[in-house]
Amino acid sequence: MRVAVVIALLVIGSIAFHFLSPWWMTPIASNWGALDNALILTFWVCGAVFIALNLFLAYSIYRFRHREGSRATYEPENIGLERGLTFWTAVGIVLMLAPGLIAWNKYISVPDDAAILEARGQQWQWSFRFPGADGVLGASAVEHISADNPFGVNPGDPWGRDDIIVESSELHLPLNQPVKLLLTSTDVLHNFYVPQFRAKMDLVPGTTTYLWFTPTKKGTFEILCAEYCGVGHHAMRGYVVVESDADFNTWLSDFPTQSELAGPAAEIAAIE
Ligand SMILES: [Cu+2]
Repeated sequence: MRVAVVIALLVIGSIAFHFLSPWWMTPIASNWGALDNALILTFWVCGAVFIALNLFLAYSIYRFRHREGSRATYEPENIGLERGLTFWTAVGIVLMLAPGLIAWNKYISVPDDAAILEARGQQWQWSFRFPGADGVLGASAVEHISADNPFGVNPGDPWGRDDIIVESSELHLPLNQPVKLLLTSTDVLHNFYVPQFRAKMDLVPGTTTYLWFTPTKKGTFEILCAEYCGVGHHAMRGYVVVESDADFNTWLSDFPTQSELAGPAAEIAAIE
Protein backbone atom coordinates (compact mmCIF):
# COMPACT_ATOMS: atom_id res chain seq x y z
CA MET A 1 0.00 0.00 0.00
CA ARG A 2 2.76 2.43 0.97
CA VAL A 3 4.66 1.39 -2.16
CA ALA A 4 1.65 2.34 -4.28
CA VAL A 5 1.63 5.84 -2.76
CA VAL A 6 5.39 6.20 -3.32
CA ILE A 7 5.01 5.20 -6.99
CA ALA A 8 2.10 7.63 -7.50
CA LEU A 9 4.16 10.43 -5.89
CA LEU A 10 7.08 9.55 -8.17
CA VAL A 11 4.83 10.04 -11.20
CA ILE A 12 3.47 13.37 -9.91
CA GLY A 13 7.00 14.52 -9.00
CA SER A 14 8.32 13.61 -12.45
CA ILE A 15 5.56 15.55 -14.22
CA ALA A 16 6.10 18.56 -11.92
CA PHE A 17 9.85 18.41 -12.53
CA HIS A 18 9.34 18.36 -16.27
CA PHE A 19 7.15 21.45 -16.31
CA LEU A 20 8.90 23.43 -13.55
CA SER A 21 12.51 22.56 -14.39
CA PRO A 22 14.67 25.46 -15.59
CA TRP A 23 16.73 23.04 -17.73
CA TRP A 24 15.57 22.77 -21.27
CA MET A 25 17.12 22.98 -24.75
CA THR A 26 18.90 26.22 -25.63
CA PRO A 27 16.97 28.36 -28.15
CA ILE A 28 17.60 26.93 -31.60
CA ALA A 29 19.83 28.89 -34.00
CA SER A 30 19.76 26.71 -37.10
CA ASN A 31 17.41 25.02 -39.58
CA TRP A 32 17.25 21.80 -37.53
CA GLY A 33 13.82 22.29 -35.95
CA ALA A 34 12.96 18.81 -37.29
CA LEU A 35 15.43 17.31 -34.80
CA ASP A 36 13.82 19.20 -31.92
CA ASN A 37 10.40 18.00 -33.02
CA ALA A 38 11.58 14.38 -33.15
CA LEU A 39 13.07 14.76 -29.66
CA ILE A 40 9.96 16.40 -28.21
CA LEU A 41 7.68 13.75 -29.72
CA THR A 42 9.90 11.03 -28.22
CA PHE A 43 9.61 12.83 -24.89
CA TRP A 44 5.81 12.86 -25.08
CA VAL A 45 5.53 9.20 -26.13
CA CYS A 46 7.94 8.04 -23.41
CA GLY A 47 6.28 10.37 -20.88
CA ALA A 48 2.80 9.02 -21.64
CA VAL A 49 4.01 5.41 -21.36
CA PHE A 50 5.90 6.18 -18.13
CA ILE A 51 2.82 7.77 -16.55
CA ALA A 52 0.40 5.06 -17.73
CA LEU A 53 2.63 2.15 -16.68
CA ASN A 54 3.50 3.50 -13.24
CA LEU A 55 -0.05 4.57 -12.39
CA PHE A 56 -1.23 1.12 -13.48
CA LEU A 57 1.44 -0.43 -11.25
CA ALA A 58 0.35 1.70 -8.27
CA TYR A 59 -3.29 0.86 -8.94
CA SER A 60 -2.53 -2.89 -9.18
CA ILE A 61 -0.55 -2.87 -5.94
CA TYR A 62 -3.51 -1.27 -4.20
CA ARG A 63 -6.34 -3.18 -5.93
CA PHE A 64 -4.77 -6.62 -5.69
CA ARG A 65 -3.16 -6.25 -2.25
CA HIS A 66 -3.02 -9.20 0.07
CA ARG A 67 -6.31 -10.00 1.79
CA GLU A 68 -7.00 -12.95 4.09
CA GLY A 69 -8.78 -15.72 2.25
CA SER A 70 -8.60 -14.32 -1.25
CA ARG A 71 -6.60 -16.15 -3.92
CA ALA A 72 -5.29 -14.99 -7.29
CA THR A 73 -6.55 -16.78 -10.40
CA TYR A 74 -4.01 -18.08 -12.90
CA GLU A 75 -4.51 -16.79 -16.43
CA PRO A 76 -1.62 -17.83 -18.72
CA GLU A 77 -3.11 -16.52 -22.01
CA ASN A 78 -5.07 -13.43 -22.86
CA ILE A 79 -5.14 -12.96 -26.62
CA GLY A 80 -7.05 -9.68 -26.50
CA LEU A 81 -4.55 -8.14 -24.07
CA GLU A 82 -1.55 -9.35 -26.09
CA ARG A 83 -2.99 -7.98 -29.33
CA GLY A 84 -3.63 -4.63 -27.71
CA LEU A 85 -0.13 -4.46 -26.18
CA THR A 86 1.53 -5.43 -29.48
CA PHE A 87 -0.51 -2.87 -31.43
CA TRP A 88 0.04 0.09 -29.07
CA THR A 89 3.74 -0.72 -28.63
CA ALA A 90 4.08 -0.73 -32.43
CA VAL A 91 2.25 2.62 -32.66
CA GLY A 92 4.58 4.12 -30.03
CA ILE A 93 7.73 2.87 -31.76
CA VAL A 94 6.59 4.10 -35.19
CA LEU A 95 5.75 7.51 -33.68
CA MET A 96 9.25 7.74 -32.22
CA LEU A 97 11.18 6.38 -35.20
CA ALA A 98 9.39 7.91 -38.20
CA PRO A 99 10.11 11.61 -37.51
CA GLY A 100 13.75 10.72 -36.78
CA LEU A 101 14.12 8.86 -40.07
CA ILE A 102 12.59 11.78 -42.00
CA ALA A 103 14.90 14.21 -40.18
CA TRP A 104 17.92 11.96 -40.82
CA ASN A 105 17.16 11.89 -44.53
CA LYS A 106 17.34 15.70 -44.53
CA TYR A 107 20.46 15.58 -42.35
CA ILE A 108 22.42 13.59 -44.94
CA SER A 109 21.03 15.43 -48.02
CA VAL A 110 23.17 18.53 -48.39
CA PRO A 111 21.56 21.39 -50.38
CA ASP A 112 23.30 22.30 -53.64
CA ASP A 113 23.94 25.89 -52.57
CA ALA A 114 25.78 24.89 -49.37
CA ALA A 115 29.19 26.55 -48.92
CA ILE A 116 31.90 23.98 -48.24
CA LEU A 117 34.60 24.30 -45.65
CA GLU A 118 36.72 21.97 -43.56
CA ALA A 119 36.81 21.75 -39.78
CA ARG A 120 39.80 19.90 -38.39
CA GLY A 121 40.08 18.58 -34.87
CA GLN A 122 43.25 17.69 -33.08
CA GLN A 123 44.12 17.25 -29.44
CA TRP A 124 42.75 19.74 -28.28
CA GLN A 125 41.80 22.46 -30.65
CA TRP A 126 39.80 23.31 -33.75
CA SER A 127 40.97 24.89 -36.99
CA PHE A 128 39.20 25.64 -40.25
CA ARG A 129 39.96 25.74 -43.99
CA PHE A 130 37.95 27.71 -46.53
CA PRO A 131 38.23 26.96 -50.28
CA GLY A 132 39.46 30.44 -51.25
CA ALA A 133 38.80 32.31 -54.51
CA ASP A 134 38.46 29.18 -56.71
CA GLY A 135 35.74 27.76 -54.46
CA VAL A 136 37.43 24.33 -54.31
CA LEU A 137 39.26 22.80 -51.38
CA GLY A 138 42.59 21.31 -52.44
CA ALA A 139 43.34 17.64 -51.87
CA SER A 140 44.92 16.92 -48.53
CA ALA A 141 46.60 14.02 -46.78
CA VAL A 142 48.05 13.42 -43.35
CA GLU A 143 51.60 12.92 -44.70
CA HIS A 144 51.68 16.55 -45.87
CA ILE A 145 50.88 17.92 -42.43
CA SER A 146 53.63 20.16 -41.06
CA ALA A 147 53.99 23.35 -39.04
CA ASP A 148 53.24 25.54 -42.08
CA ASN A 149 50.68 23.14 -43.53
CA PRO A 150 48.34 22.24 -40.66
CA PHE A 151 45.69 20.77 -42.98
CA GLY A 152 48.09 18.64 -44.99
CA VAL A 153 47.12 20.35 -48.25
CA ASN A 154 48.85 18.57 -51.13
CA PRO A 155 51.46 21.10 -52.35
CA GLY A 156 51.13 19.69 -55.88
CA ASP A 157 47.39 20.41 -56.09
CA PRO A 158 46.73 23.84 -57.63
CA TRP A 159 43.23 23.94 -56.08
CA GLY A 160 44.79 23.99 -52.64
CA ARG A 161 47.05 27.04 -52.97
CA ASP A 162 44.36 29.66 -52.40
CA ASP A 163 42.69 27.71 -49.58
CA ILE A 164 42.35 29.99 -46.59
CA ILE A 165 43.75 28.55 -43.38
CA VAL A 166 42.12 29.65 -40.14
CA GLU A 167 44.35 28.52 -37.30
CA SER A 168 41.93 29.65 -34.66
CA SER A 169 39.19 27.97 -32.69
CA GLU A 170 36.85 30.81 -33.62
CA LEU A 171 34.88 30.20 -36.79
CA HIS A 172 32.79 32.90 -38.43
CA LEU A 173 29.85 32.06 -40.69
CA PRO A 174 27.46 34.23 -42.70
CA LEU A 175 23.83 34.30 -41.57
CA ASN A 176 21.30 32.17 -43.51
CA GLN A 177 23.94 30.56 -45.74
CA PRO A 178 23.80 26.74 -45.67
CA VAL A 179 27.24 25.31 -44.90
CA LYS A 180 28.63 21.83 -45.37
CA LEU A 181 31.40 21.13 -42.90
CA LEU A 182 33.88 18.46 -43.96
CA LEU A 183 35.21 17.01 -40.74
CA THR A 184 38.74 15.64 -40.40
CA SER A 185 40.86 14.63 -37.46
CA THR A 186 44.63 14.71 -37.17
CA ASP A 187 44.83 12.24 -34.31
CA VAL A 188 41.88 10.63 -32.51
CA LEU A 189 38.07 10.64 -32.54
CA HIS A 190 36.50 14.04 -31.89
CA ASN A 191 32.97 15.32 -32.39
CA PHE A 192 31.86 18.69 -33.70
CA TYR A 193 28.88 19.90 -31.70
CA VAL A 194 27.18 23.27 -31.41
CA PRO A 195 24.18 22.80 -29.10
CA GLN A 196 22.23 25.73 -30.59
CA PHE A 197 22.60 24.25 -34.09
CA ARG A 198 21.46 20.82 -32.83
CA ALA A 199 23.81 19.23 -35.38
CA LYS A 200 26.76 17.07 -34.36
CA MET A 201 29.03 14.57 -36.07
CA ASP A 202 32.12 12.51 -35.26
CA LEU A 203 35.52 13.37 -36.69
CA VAL A 204 37.25 10.10 -37.54
CA PRO A 205 40.98 9.92 -38.24
CA GLY A 206 41.70 8.53 -41.70
CA THR A 207 38.38 9.52 -43.25
CA THR A 208 36.24 12.57 -43.91
CA THR A 209 32.78 12.90 -42.40
CA TYR A 210 30.41 15.83 -42.82
CA LEU A 211 27.42 17.64 -41.49
CA TRP A 212 25.44 20.58 -42.78
CA PHE A 213 23.29 23.30 -41.28
CA THR A 214 22.04 26.81 -41.94
CA PRO A 215 22.74 29.31 -39.16
CA THR A 216 19.51 31.25 -38.65
CA LYS A 217 20.47 33.57 -35.79
CA LYS A 218 23.26 36.09 -35.39
CA GLY A 219 25.38 35.56 -32.30
CA THR A 220 28.24 33.65 -30.74
CA PHE A 221 27.78 29.96 -30.08
CA GLU A 222 30.13 27.54 -28.40
CA ILE A 223 31.65 24.58 -30.24
CA LEU A 224 32.11 21.60 -27.97
CA CYS A 225 34.05 18.45 -28.67
CA ALA A 226 31.43 15.82 -27.85
CA GLU A 227 33.67 12.76 -28.02
CA TYR A 228 36.07 12.01 -25.19
CA CYS A 229 39.47 12.58 -26.80
CA GLY A 230 42.04 12.58 -24.03
CA VAL A 231 43.00 14.55 -20.93
CA GLY A 232 42.43 17.93 -22.59
CA HIS A 233 38.99 16.99 -23.93
CA HIS A 234 37.16 19.44 -21.63
CA ALA A 235 39.25 22.30 -23.02
CA MET A 236 38.56 21.47 -26.67
CA ARG A 237 36.16 24.34 -27.23
CA GLY A 238 35.69 26.90 -29.90
CA TYR A 239 33.20 29.50 -31.02
CA VAL A 240 31.02 30.02 -34.06
CA VAL A 241 30.21 33.66 -34.72
CA VAL A 242 27.22 34.08 -37.04
CA GLU A 243 27.20 37.50 -38.67
CA SER A 244 26.35 39.45 -41.84
CA ASP A 245 28.04 38.62 -45.17
CA ALA A 246 30.09 41.84 -45.00
CA ASP A 247 31.40 41.16 -41.49
CA PHE A 248 32.16 37.57 -42.44
CA ASN A 249 34.18 38.60 -45.51
CA THR A 250 36.13 41.15 -43.47
CA TRP A 251 36.95 38.48 -40.91
CA LEU A 252 38.00 35.92 -43.54
CA SER A 253 40.26 38.39 -45.37
CA ASP A 254 42.58 38.51 -42.32
CA PHE A 255 43.71 34.90 -42.74
CA PRO A 256 46.52 33.65 -44.99
CA THR A 257 46.12 31.34 -47.95
CA GLN A 258 47.97 28.03 -47.95
CA SER A 259 50.67 29.37 -50.31
CA GLU A 260 51.19 32.46 -48.16
CA LEU A 261 51.57 30.19 -45.16
CA ALA A 262 53.96 27.71 -46.79
CA GLY A 263 55.86 30.25 -48.93
CA PRO A 264 56.72 29.81 -52.62
CA ALA A 265 59.44 27.23 -51.89
CA ALA A 266 56.90 24.52 -51.13
CA GLU A 267 55.24 24.96 -54.51
CA ILE A 268 58.49 24.97 -56.45
CA ALA A 269 59.51 21.80 -54.63
CA ALA A 270 56.18 20.24 -55.56
CA ILE A 271 56.51 21.18 -59.25
CA GLU A 272 60.03 19.79 -59.45
CU1 LIG B 1 38.10 16.31 -29.09
